[in-house]
Amino acid sequence: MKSYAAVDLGASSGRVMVGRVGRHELELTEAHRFPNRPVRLPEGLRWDVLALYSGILDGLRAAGTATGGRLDSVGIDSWAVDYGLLDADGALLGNPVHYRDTRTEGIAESVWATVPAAELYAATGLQYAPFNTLYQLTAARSCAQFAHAKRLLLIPDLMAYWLTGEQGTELTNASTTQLVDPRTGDWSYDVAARLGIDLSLFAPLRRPGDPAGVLRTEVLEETGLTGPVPVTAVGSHDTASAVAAVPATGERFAYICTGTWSLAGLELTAPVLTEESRAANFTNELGLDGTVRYLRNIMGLWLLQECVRAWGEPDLGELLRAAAVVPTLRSVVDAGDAAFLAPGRMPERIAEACRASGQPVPETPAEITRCILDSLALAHRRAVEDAQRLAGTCADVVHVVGGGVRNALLCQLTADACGLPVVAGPTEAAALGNVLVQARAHELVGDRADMRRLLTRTQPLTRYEPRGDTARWRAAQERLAAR
Ligand code: ADP
Ligand code: LRH
Repeated sequence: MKSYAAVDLGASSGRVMVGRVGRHELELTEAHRFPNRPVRLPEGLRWDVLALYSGILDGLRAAGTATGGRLDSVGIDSWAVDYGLLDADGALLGNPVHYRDTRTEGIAESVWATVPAAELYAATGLQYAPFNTLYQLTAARSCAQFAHAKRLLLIPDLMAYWLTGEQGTELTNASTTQLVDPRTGDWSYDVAARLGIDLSLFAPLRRPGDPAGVLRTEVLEETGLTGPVPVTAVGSHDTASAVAAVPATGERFAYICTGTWSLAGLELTAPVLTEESRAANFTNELGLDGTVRYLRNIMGLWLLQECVRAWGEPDLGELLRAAAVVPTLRSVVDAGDAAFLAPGRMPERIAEACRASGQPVPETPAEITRCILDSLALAHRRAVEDAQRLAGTCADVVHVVGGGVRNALLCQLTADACGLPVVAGPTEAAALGNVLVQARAHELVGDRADMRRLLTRTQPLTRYEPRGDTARWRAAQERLAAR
C-alpha cells in the first residue's frame, strides 16, 4: 500500500486527506479540515491564501502523523479561475481576488468588443461567467499591482510553488481561464494576442500525473515529514478531480458535482462548440486524458450556505428534516441565475425572487431551504437534459458526488426531477480523484475505467430511485422557463 496526501481546497473548506492505495484497496481518511473564509477588505473580496497555506502545512503534519512521517506523494486541487500574481523576485503581490468580487462587472462587454462572444466560445468552449480568468485579467490590467506582475499562478499551482519552489500551470485548471483551446489542450494564442494578454505570465503547462517538484527542506522541517516527498500534478481543478472519481460502471452517465456549486453534465471525448451550446451556456473544461467536462454551473449549495450563515448557523440536519415535510415545488427560483453569485442577504433575495414571479413567498428557514433544494433539483434536471440534447448522447443514471451526497433530500429530489436513478457518493470525490491520479503516476492503477472500478468496489454508494411524478417537474421547468 502507498500513502498519498490530497490537498483539496473548496470554496467553503480546505482539507488534507490521506489516501492509502493498493492494487485492490482504496481508503481515504481526513487528516485535517480547516475553514476557507474570504475576507472583505476596502479594496474588495479576497482569499486568505496564507491561512490556506498554513492549513495545508498543518494538514501535511497530521498526514505524516497518520503515516509514520512518510508520504509517497502529495497532490493539490482547488476551486478554479482564481490566481496569485508574483513579482520579479517570486513574491506574492497582494491577496488573490475572490471570484465573487464585483471587479468584473461590465468587463465582458469590453472583451466582446474585440473578440465577439460567439468567436470566443468557438475558440475556447468556455461558458460565460463574469469570473472567468480572462475577464478578471482584463479588469486587473489597469491596477498598479499588475504592472509589477511577472508571473501568474492559479491557486493550486501557487500552493505547489510555495511547497516546492517549482512553478507550473496545470492544464485542467488552465482550461477554466478561457485562454485554452479545448481541441488542442494548448493555449488559445490567437485569443490571447487579440486581447493583449501576455501568455508568458503563465508558467509552462503541465498535465495530471506530471511531476511537480519535491517538498522544500523548510516544509519538511515544519511538517515533520521524511523527505524526499514528491508533489504530483493532479487534475488541479477540483471539479476535474471530482469527475475523475465518479464511480460510473458504464459510458451512459451524467454527473453532478455538488458542493458550493453544482456542476452538472457529461464526460465527452470532444468539445461541443455549437452556437446552441453557447446559448445554453454549457462549458467545455478539460478533464483527465484529454476528456472534456461538458457541464453547466448551477449556484449549488452556496444558496443554502449563505442562508445558514444569515440564520446564525442552525443545525443542518434539523433544518433538512424540517424542509423534507414542506410541500414539493411550492415555489422555485432559477438556481442558474448569476444574480445569486454575490454574498449577502440570501434569504431576502430568494424571497424577493419568489415574490417578483408571483409565487408563494417562503418565510420560515424550512420553507426557504425547501425552495432552494427544489430549485437545485430542477436546475439539475434541466442541465442533465440539455447536456444530453446538445451533445447528442444519452444517460441512464445520474451520479451525484461531493458534499451534497450528505443531503439525502437533495439526492432524492434530483432523482425525482431527472426521472433517473441517482447514485450518490463519494462525498470526497475531489480528494479521491486527486489520490487516484497520484496512484496512477505510480502505476498502481490503470486507466480511468480501472480507477472507476476501484471506486465502485471500495466506496459506499447510495442509490435513489425516481418517485414517479416527473410530469410535475417538467411543468415546473416550463413555468420557470416562461417567466
Ligand atoms: P466545497 O468543496 O465547494 O467547499 P463541499 O463539497 O465540501 O463544498 O460541500 C459543502 C456542502 O455540503 C455544504 O454547503 C453543505 O450544504 C453540504 N453538507 C456538508 N455536511 C453536510 C451534512 N452533514 N448534511 C447535509 N449536507 C451537508
Ligand atoms: C467548484 C469550482 C467550479 C468553478 C468554480 C469557480 O469548486 O471549481 O468548477 O466554476 O469553483
